[in-house]
Amino acid sequence: MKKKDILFLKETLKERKQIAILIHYNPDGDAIGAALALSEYFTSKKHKVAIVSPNSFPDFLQWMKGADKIIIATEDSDSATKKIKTADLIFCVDFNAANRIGLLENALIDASGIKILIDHHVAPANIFDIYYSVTAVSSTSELIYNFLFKKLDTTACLTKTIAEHLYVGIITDTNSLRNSCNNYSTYTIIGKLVKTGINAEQIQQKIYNNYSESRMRLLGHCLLNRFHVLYDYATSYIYLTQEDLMRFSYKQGDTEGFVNFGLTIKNIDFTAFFVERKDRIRVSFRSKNNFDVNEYARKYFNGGGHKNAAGADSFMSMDETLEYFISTLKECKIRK
Ligand SMILES: [Mn+2]
Repeated sequence: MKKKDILFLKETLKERKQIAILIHYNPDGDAIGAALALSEYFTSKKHKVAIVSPNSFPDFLQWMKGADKIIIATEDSDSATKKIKTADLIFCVDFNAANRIGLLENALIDASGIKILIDHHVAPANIFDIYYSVTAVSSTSELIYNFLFKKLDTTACLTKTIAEHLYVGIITDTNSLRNSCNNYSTYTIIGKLVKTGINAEQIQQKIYNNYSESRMRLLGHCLLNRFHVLYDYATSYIYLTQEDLMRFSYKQGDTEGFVNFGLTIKNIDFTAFFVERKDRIRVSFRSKNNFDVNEYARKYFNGGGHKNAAGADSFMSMDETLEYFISTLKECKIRK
């Protein structure tokens, strides 16, 4: 982030502003945590803040303080677009391209407020006014910590509520510090968060030990009947059809983390998880070692993300998508 941008924001925020915080479609713990932390801080500085999400978010995040005030565009599209239209400042967190916010895409592009990107995905789109885009961090929540307490307001107080939000973001985006966990600074920040007195153990319980029975049955079905291993390509994949989801009374967030199981097998470096949605197949890619799934997702699926975690949409049928996926593997050197 440029020095002049920080100075500009400091100056601008001296007056009371209308702030919209925008997060991506199917928001995860990092998006929600980062947005709530920003909102908590700006609200404490007397700004008028609204968090806008394109659609609803999983049950295991509903307990978070302020989560009930998030405006969900699929439920109230008028207020969602109005908040974006009338905002002086629009913070876009945990995504970097307009196609990640579903129906709010045009509202963002047409908005006259200053658009500030805070994000850790590669290759941000050229639609923002201010960029704080760093890929070598665990999560957007880590960037929010740096933004608030190291750049914008070095005397700001790290409250327990903000610490709780950022802790959720870092933990969920790193699969409890299993991924993106080689940076010393991530642990330093976590130490500071825990020092505020948050109950980290209880937060982990709320996130990871709070599933429904049907979600566990769906996982069982996935691993037994929908999981394929292609040893020749060091690849595995899981797919779920609409029928599967209905059979196990799928609720949003239920498949969170399923993709990671594909990588837990020895000598498997690449895994994909395909879920049939109403109008598309949502695909998640994960890798270990050197295989770059961001590059892969961009090249073959018009998607993107990070080196070891990326996503994309396919507009073919499930059968066609899987067939295409397998055909691409022949061209890729997954295990060098
Ligand atoms: Mn993230």
